[in-house]
Amino acid sequence: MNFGVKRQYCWLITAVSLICLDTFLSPVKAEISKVKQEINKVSFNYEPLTNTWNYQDLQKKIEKEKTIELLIADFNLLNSSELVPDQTIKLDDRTEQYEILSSYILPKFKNPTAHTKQIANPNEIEKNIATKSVNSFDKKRQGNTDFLLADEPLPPSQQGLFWNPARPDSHAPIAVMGEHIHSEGEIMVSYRYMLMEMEGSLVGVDDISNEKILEQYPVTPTRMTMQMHMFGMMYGITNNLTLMAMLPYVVKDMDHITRMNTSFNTDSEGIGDIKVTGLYQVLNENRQRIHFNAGVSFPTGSIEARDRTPAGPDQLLPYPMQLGSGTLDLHPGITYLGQTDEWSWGSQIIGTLRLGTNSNSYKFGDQIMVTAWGARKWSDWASTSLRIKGKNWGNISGQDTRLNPNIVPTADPTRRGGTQIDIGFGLNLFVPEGDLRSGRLAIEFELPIYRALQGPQLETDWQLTAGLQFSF
Ligand SMILES: [Cu+2]
Repeated sequence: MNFGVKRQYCWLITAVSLICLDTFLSPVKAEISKVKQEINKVSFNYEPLTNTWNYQDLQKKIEKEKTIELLIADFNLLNSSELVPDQTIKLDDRTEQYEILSSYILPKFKNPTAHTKQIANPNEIEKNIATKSVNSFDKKRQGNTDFLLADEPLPPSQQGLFWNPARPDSHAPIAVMGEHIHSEGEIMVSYRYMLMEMEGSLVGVDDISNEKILEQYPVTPTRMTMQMHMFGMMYGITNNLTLMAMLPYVVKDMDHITRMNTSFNTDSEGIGDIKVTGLYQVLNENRQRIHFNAGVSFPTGSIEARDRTPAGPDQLLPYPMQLGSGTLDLHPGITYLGQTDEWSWGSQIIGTLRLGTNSNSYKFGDQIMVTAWGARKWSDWASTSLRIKGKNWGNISGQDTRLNPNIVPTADPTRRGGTQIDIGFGLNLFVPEGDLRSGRLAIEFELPIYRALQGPQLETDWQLTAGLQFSF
């Protein structure tokens, strides 16, 4: 493949699109930082004694353990002179009563004495503050390697306020990509295996038999399997910008029958189109996140895949058996995530825009994918998910003149478009502690509930995705 000229073109487009994105985002960024400052101003006043602690959790803990072992991260926000046992503290315009304990401050419970002990010496409190105030994010910044692990749980002061990355369901169902970002300096490596099975053909929403197709074409595909080994890497450049790179290895296999009632098989395999995506977070408030996805894929996958067919030993394979698009493709998108203590949800829209025409004089149709999911966290390490995904993709424009569209439907550029809606069932496993901490194993099974194809075109029956992810 002649890649030399194209590469410069690729880099130029990437640079221009990143500059455009940054320009486009700068007023948004300014607005968001203004809002954030406002929020910080308010929460600085309230947080130490209100939001910082989840009252319900503390109460539960007291019920359970009869003692209190929590450390409060933002202790130092309080003026130590205020730390007098059993006093009333006035903050801003709010007045509430708090219990002062050996190293904590608790809201004044209705009947606290059974479970809590008061201390009389404020100096002791001060000493505890100095030695025990823990904020893992601060430690991380100081280079304490104990905290240099990814998927860092939120410090107590931020729990209930911000989206928490250290959960099984903090990653979307495994077939969704680019749905989370990383903290500055974090690296994640991943491997996904995808298996897609297609059998039988559709015209619009209706089934069409192979016999019927053979009345029109001398050859028809009957079945196709697509496997993909996807190697991924993510790197947190800043807390708001993550870079993601994906290298797919594609294996395709297609069965055919001919009008003469003979059957034959073709296959193709090799690397697909390498994709690089910038994920830029624009919101992280109130246990919700939004980021933009700015992806570019490069024409590294072959569009010259060949195999033996009845026409000869080394024939160019039709469009769906090729490994890449042959074009530089943009993948713009937006992702939204939300959480409660036990549930999480998210949605993502990603487009695929083909730039120009490939070296074989055609381009694949543009594509739009919309998905939304909900997940239930059953424990620190397991969650299940239900997802819906809609996808629409266009026909091929132009054509590879070496392929005769009258021989087989897969060689016809006007029989490639379609719409499909799938339901996905997923399981996410997460290692919250220990040597394999932050390791993830996940699986998702997708079944179509609606398919409308510009056919005759092979229909997708199911898709399985399994993946491993590891952050450090
Ligand atoms: Cu990641």
